[in-house]
Amino acid sequence: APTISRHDYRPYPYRLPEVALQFDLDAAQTRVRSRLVFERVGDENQPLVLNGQDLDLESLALDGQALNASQYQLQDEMLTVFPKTARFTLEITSLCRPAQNSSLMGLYVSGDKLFTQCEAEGFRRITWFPDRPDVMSRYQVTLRADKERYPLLLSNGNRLQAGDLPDGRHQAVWEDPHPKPCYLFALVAGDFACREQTLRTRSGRDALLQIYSDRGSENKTQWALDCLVRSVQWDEQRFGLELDLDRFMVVAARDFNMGAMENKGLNVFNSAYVLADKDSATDPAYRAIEAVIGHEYFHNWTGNRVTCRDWFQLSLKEGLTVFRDQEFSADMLAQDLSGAEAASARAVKRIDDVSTLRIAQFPEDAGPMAHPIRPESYQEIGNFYTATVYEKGAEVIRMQHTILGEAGFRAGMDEYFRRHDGAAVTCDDFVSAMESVYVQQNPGKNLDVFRRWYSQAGTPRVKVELAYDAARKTCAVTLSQHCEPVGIEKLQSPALPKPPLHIPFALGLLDQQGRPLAIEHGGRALDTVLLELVDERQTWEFPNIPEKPVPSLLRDFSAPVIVEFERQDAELTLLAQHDPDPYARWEAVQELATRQLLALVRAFTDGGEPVVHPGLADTWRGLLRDPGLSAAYKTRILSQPTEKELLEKTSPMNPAAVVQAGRHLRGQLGQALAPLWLETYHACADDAEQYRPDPLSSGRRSLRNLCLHYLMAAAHPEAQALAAAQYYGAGNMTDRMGGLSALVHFSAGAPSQEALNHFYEQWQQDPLVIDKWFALQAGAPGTTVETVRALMLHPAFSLRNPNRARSLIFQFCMNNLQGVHTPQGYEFWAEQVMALDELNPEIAARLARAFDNWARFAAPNRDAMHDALQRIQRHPALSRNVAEIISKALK
Ligand code: HT7
Ligand code: ZN
Repeated sequence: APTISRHDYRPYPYRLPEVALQFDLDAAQTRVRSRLVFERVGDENQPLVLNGQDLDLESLALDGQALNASQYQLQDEMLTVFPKTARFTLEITSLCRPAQNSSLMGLYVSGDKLFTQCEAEGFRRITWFPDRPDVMSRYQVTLRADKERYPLLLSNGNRLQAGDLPDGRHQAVWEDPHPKPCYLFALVAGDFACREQTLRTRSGRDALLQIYSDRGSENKTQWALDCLVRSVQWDEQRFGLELDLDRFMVVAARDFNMGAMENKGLNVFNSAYVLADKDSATDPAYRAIEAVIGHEYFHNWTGNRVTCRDWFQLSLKEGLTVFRDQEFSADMLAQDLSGAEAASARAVKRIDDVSTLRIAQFPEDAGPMAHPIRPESYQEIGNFYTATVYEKGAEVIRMQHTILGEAGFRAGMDEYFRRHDGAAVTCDDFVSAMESVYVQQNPGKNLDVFRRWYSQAGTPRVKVELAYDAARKTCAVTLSQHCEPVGIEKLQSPALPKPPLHIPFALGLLDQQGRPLAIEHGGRALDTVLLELVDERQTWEFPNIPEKPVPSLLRDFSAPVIVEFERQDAELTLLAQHDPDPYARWEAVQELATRQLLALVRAFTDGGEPVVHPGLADTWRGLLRDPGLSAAYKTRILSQPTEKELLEKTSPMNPAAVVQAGRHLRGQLGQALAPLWLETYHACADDAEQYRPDPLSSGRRSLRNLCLHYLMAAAHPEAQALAAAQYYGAGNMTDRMGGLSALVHFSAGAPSQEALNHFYEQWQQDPLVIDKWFALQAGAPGTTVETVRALMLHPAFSLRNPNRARSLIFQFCMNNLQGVHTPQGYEFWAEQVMALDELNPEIAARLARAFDNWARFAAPNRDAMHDALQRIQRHPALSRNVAEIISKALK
């Protein structure tokens, strides 16, 4: 497949201000008539190139004159015509086949309904069109369909007209007043239930908010609607951004490749991010709905009003919108709180986001798919909806927020919209808007060094050196940065130099008793200073430091870097007890646990004695008892680093020892703190019938479930009965899953199987709950390839439904380290990648990334993974998506 490079961008030679589309919808064959009015931008005689995929061209007319095959070119999924005038109208009739479209891109069937997914390049599966984000048009869309089968016909914008047609058909005409690129086009047809609410926006307009779902699911859409209301209000308050539509619709789809899609005024959602009630959704699912509803809503400004010039700029909208949804979620957690309580509530969200970054993005940034947040090239853009573009992209936005401060960032956002509203722009345009504020704050400086975050891949390492001068009472802090070559950079010889980045590094100092020390910096005395590292190495000296301090580093995770600082466990223990920055405190505890786990990994690898340091249990006991910490925060700080995080830190990677170490430590901590786990378990019990997904009670439920896991891991004599009682007596899905997961993870045999059977009997009608049932089994300790193959034969399993494939196949291949890291596991994975690729290349390519890190394993595993990768590569009909992933993994 050809490689597309960022530098090859050329503006489209035509404008397309008006688009009229008419759909004769039918699952087997849909006819699309388009009327496109083009205006030439530059020189004469420029060919007009349109994209199209899996379409039949029925007719083509230029200014009313039918064109015959000699008057246009049709090859390589491109239709080229040769207009002679500066303004002309093209009329195209084409056919597509939704029922045969298992890729879920373009127009497709889900159940008995029709949906579209156009980002990134799905519109070309609907009709011939300039399928690129910098061509923005006003759309009028006529939808026609059988009225009984498709009683509801939705598209972007406002419904102008609706009425019956002959032969039991009907039509609806929609008009979107906002110019948009085709990737934001959507249509939905089918029979839906609707929950709606009118909301007055801050300028006094009434907007209709609607959530559409399958009939029978309407009792599960109240939370999503509430989240949408809060999103609209939050964007007004925090960013001054108002809803610009009379009608904002969210539609739940059972079959969906990603989380959701921000089509203008007609968001299409994976039903997992819409449907929730206490009996079927867990607390994290409620929070995920809030985040995704917020994310898609916030795209209305960051993505839709201002969009991307080309797909290399994807992080322009995704990084910024993830940052916005993270802030929204944090603000929702901290609602009604103030001071340290609010900070700790926000820190829970920050910890979750940093964990996601470390688990998903850091390995990506060190592996064969490493790329800057603004990639330089791709073969298939679908492969670049990555943790780097999204999560690291959000960190890059967050650093600008940190550097400019809340008010400065807001001023930069205002300037961004002032400059670019209604346009398709670049990441650089965003930084320039922020820079206009930065230069006011810092005369003579600019963001040139900061811009390198957009072009440089890899996770930088920041080394910290601290020199205390007791005589002068000064403390000198030296930061130096370094970023290893990654991905294709490693193949370049000599290695290209990687210049330094602009790294905001938040630092605090504690005395030897753990009390905060005031740091004099920039004429002020501060608890936390923000050091702006822009050179390879810089030193700051702080006066009036009375004793050798204990540094609290990278507070609030102020930059996406790895910190290197040598210190004893005793210092980490002090920070674990006293650091007033809740993020850095959590980090100290993680570091202590990681050190312990790595020692256990070494012991299990070399046959040594697996010793658990008693100091760790003491630290955890203190934290568990600390009345000043919220339950949600305790759950985070007392959770061990995940197996995947730990695996990344072993060399060569040793999954078996990592799993053993995790289990051993869990058991030891379970035993050492057993009475306290039990006491806390009971203290966290709520009236289950009074369920609300609020931060306080969900924090208690999460801590209670954590206690249960430790008690089970310790084989505490009461644990099994507690788990069973919690499972069978649960009044909400969070408690129920907590009980079931404890049984499935820790008590093999009858109790676990009985509970699983009971669960299936109870919930078989609810696909999202059955996804949890599959996922739990796929991730369970005893699960092998044989178990998964047997589950694939279950009547409820289907590879065609992405949520189901993710719940079983992905969960096993990507998260069950013990089960998958066997020759049979790798073979199974290869088989599933190839099977999925025939159905849905986007999903197959995500699974294909499971063993990106194969070269870092020891010999037998590494060779077996390599064989499996080669087997996929030899497959004769690989999609462009999977081919790109596999070829990069094997380079
Ligand atoms: N902007 C949306 C991207 C998306 C997507 C991309 C490729 C294939 C399917 C897809 N569905 C949605 C999601 C978002 O970031 O909001
Ligand atoms: Zn997004």
